[in-house]
Amino acid sequence: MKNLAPAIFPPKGIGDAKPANKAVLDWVQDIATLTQPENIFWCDGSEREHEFLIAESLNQNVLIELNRKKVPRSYLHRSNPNDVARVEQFTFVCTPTKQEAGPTNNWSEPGETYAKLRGLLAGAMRGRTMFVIPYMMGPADSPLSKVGFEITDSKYVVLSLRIMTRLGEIAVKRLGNDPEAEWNRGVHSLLDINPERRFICHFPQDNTIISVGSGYGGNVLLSKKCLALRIGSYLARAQGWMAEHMLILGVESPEGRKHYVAAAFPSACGKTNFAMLIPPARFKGWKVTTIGDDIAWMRIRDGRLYAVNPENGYFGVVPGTSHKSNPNAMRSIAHDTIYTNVALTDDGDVWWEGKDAEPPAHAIDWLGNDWTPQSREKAAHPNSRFTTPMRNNPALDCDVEKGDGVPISAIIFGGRRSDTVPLIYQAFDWNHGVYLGATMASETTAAAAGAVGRVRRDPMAMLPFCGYNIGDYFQHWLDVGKRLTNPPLIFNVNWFRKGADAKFLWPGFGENMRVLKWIIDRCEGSGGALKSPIGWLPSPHDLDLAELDIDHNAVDELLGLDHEEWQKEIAAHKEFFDSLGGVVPEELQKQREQLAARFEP
Ligand code: OXD
Ligand code: MN
Repeated sequence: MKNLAPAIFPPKGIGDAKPANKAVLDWVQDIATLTQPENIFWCDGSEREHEFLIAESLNQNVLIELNRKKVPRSYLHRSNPNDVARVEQFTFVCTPTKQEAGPTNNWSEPGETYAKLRGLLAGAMRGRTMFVIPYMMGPADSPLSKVGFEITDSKYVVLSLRIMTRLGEIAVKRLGNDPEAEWNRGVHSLLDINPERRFICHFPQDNTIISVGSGYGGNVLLSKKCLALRIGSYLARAQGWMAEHMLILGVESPEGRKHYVAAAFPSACGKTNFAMLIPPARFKGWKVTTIGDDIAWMRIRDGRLYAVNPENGYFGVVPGTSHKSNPNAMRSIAHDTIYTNVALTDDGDVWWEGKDAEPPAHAIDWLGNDWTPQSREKAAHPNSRFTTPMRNNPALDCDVEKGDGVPISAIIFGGRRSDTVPLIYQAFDWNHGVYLGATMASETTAAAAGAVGRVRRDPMAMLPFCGYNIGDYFQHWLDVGKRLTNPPLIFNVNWFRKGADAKFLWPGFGENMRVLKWIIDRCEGSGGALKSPIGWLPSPHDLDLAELDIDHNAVDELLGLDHEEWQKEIAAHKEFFDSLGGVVPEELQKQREQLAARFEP
């Protein structure tokens, strides 16, 4: 099997960065005794180590080198075809009681689960190298930053984590020698990449993650969904901060006034595109900069929310990325990037559906088969990914390493909805905003295994990522609101509304700046709005639509409320809350009743 590479034996000075913390050493010893690797490779993230691992990965066909002139220092990885997305059905939150995991998580009893996983891991690294990776999430000097160690038998994981996290010495130093210090224990083994032995298990009380049987990023880069969101959200509630599935961007006006905005959209709904938005010509002098494209850790300071991006790179969806949709992403992935499951052209470049220019006359598809434009299959998998350092992003915000974080003026929720939900509206206040987040829904995408295009409720875009009871999570949001004297305003957007002809009504991408501008106007107290039953809605005149080729009727439709659709929507909110079995806080039930009452004549 192509991913299951044999052990590697590095020369002296590589793979020997053993940390001193006794708790780490004891844990590594325990896992090594269990998995019986051929050798242990202690990672430090250095350039020499990187070169060595790249050379070994090329030798063992874990990576294919791309054309050095076209995409310097970049590689293609093909995953096992049975292993191309997050697997929510095999993802577990293992709290002592089922009630703590709540109605939206798969729960399994911690003792039994440890025993099952230890059984699967017994001897699993025989003949392979066990890598020990120290990493840090968050800027070097941030009070929010966390240390994790990931043990893995996959070089792809090591190379990807070097992009996605702050890896090596910085983490070891931050942890120090205190055996009682807080750090996350992550164990990953590919096993034999068999969906029947694929489990992604979280033990929030032990700050521990064990992931087996997969090589797909979202399941195995334990820093990301597992630590920064599932374990992170659990720690955040216990410690009084927030871990959210949100991009963070900066918007600066031509006069130099700057705001930061955080936005929660479900997986593969355009967070990376929005975080890297380039304003259209109409907005000359406006600048949008990126703090993060997927995860925000936020804490309260002086009555405001301040956010950091815990990550150091982007793990983004490739198909659809083009100079038209996201020029900053295209520049980011033009070098030093690992691609997974895209097509390989005959001249060693990468290709995917939705890339600029004509498709190549011939390519090798993500499965390794010949492909031509006449082929029925897609050349790149719909959930093919890039892994690229955030430093590559030309729009990276200058405060991305600021340990205190950036102050958040607005929070935006948004899903992929063909109907019902207007382009943009604003919550009346924080608690109403929490209701908007809690009832968010979106049509499913290829980021998770399963049917695509089905509307599902995805509260705060955290359905697959909240590491504890969703009712307690809603309450945590309400409690945070009580501590904020200067809370962010909360908005809901929907870039995906369709007209009767089933075509998108809104052009999206850079033109989303027009919506962002209204949000900023509202934050500054200058934007106009009409009070509607669902919140503050802009009239067409409140949005700057100059120089935009859009029909008046389309704008009316985008901003319109169809009462019948909203009756169904409110009924769906109730159905969703009911399905959670009594955990929804009273305040949110009240919000729903008030919403329903506002629709009454
Ligand atoms: C992601 C996801 O990969 O949300 O970011 O699935
Ligand atoms: Mn995500």
